[in-house]
Amino acid sequence: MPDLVWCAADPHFERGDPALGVFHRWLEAFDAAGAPNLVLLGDLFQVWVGLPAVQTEEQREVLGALAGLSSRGRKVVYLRGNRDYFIEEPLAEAGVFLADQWDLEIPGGGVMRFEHGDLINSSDQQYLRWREVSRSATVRALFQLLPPDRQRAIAGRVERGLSGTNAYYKSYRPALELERWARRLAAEGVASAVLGHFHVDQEESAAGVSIRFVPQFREDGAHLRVIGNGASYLEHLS
Ligand SMILES: [Mn+2]
Repeated sequence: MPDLVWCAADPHFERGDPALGVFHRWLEAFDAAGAPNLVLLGDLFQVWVGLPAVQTEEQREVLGALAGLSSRGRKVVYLRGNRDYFIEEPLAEAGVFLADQWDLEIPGGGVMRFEHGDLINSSDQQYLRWREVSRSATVRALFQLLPPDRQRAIAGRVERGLSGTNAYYKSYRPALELERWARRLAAEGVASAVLGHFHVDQEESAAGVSIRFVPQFREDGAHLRVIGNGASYLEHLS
């Protein structure tokens, strides 16, 4: 059975990151393999501020590759992560569908939900407010009033502040909130879910919903492939 989806999560690419080359090879492999859907589960870069003055050459190159795929009729989906800011316009220009969640109807296998995962912890109201406010049109407008080098300096500071927290993600699991979230999905008729953000290679079931956690895409090119019946398997780039 052919692959329905190729899916990668949380590379957190930094400047000059050797895993970036692996990612470009992975996109070429996806192109050659012919699967219809490419799903990026967010946090592609250490921080991604999609404004003209701040976006890096490496981010533009990735956008170029994604634009190529979408222009050849492939569905490219990007699920917003907690490190993604103001990426709406550049992704739209590249023909990439951007959302907080995306549902895929699996023929005979029910609905599969894809999302980054940082919105699951509904108990953290402060974080959820920050997520919304920091991405608001007001903050965007204020940010863009600053001179370009100020904008880049702030983005760099955010990037440094966010790096080196991998251990935190690996140990972080809001079990109660995850259960509550899964119950909501079940009520919406969602059969299975695919998540990034937690940086673990794991499968579990909550409220009857099977949840697949996708580990970080790094130098080994680890990614998830979903086949036509909704089954999935972890694959590496050879
Ligand atoms: Mn994340």
